[in-house]
Amino acid sequence: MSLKLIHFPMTRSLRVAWAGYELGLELDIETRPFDRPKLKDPEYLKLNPLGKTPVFFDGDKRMVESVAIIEYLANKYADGALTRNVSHTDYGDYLQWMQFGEAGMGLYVSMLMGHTVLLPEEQRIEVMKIWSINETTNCLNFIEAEIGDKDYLLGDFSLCDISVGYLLFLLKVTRNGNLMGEKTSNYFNRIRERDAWKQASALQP
Ligand SMILES: N[C@@H](CCC(=O)N[C@@H](CS)C(=O)NCC(=O)O)C(=O)O
Repeated sequence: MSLKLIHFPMTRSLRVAWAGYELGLELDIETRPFDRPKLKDPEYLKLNPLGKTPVFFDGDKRMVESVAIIEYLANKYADGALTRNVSHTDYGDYLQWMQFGEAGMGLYVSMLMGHTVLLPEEQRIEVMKIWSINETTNCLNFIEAEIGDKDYLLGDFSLCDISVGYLLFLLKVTRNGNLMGEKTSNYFNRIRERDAWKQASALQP
């Protein structure tokens, strides 16, 4: 097997590197500096025509959606470790949290980052910032209520924590961590103590 990830620190490729370490898989990780304009270079567009990160290859099979990639790795190469299958009572929760990390909450966190730090100041729009703060807070309130006294979203650690945990990381690094409730903040600190997280987040070009 030849599993290759082009990794840009702090971007969604972090989910893939992190899952690789959690699952004990040997990924060939090529780490590059994150420079947004470079993602639109012809050389990179040949790898990922969307001009986004991540891009991952299993041999000549290409994948570009971070949450799909981590589930692929777990099911194809790790006997479904850190997942839940249809016979499991948590199957619905598993699917929901996996999607929530990108489809449910990802958009609002991306908007929030855009209109607080990523876009040049003259392009930031105040109402978009307010809207994204409100929607992100709504998502965070949901996490706060659902995490309850559990260590992780499904009780023990799963891919769901990689899907959702990455967004909590983005909120922290963009100084929006104050939007998290206490339980969510403690949950994120638990995530940060994991060896696989430490290995993945330490990757540098
Ligand atoms: N749904 C995709 C989102 C990919 C995505 O938006 N990646 C961001 C980095 S975290 C990116 O490449 N941004 C660069 C740009 O949009 O120019 C996934 O989860 O992989």
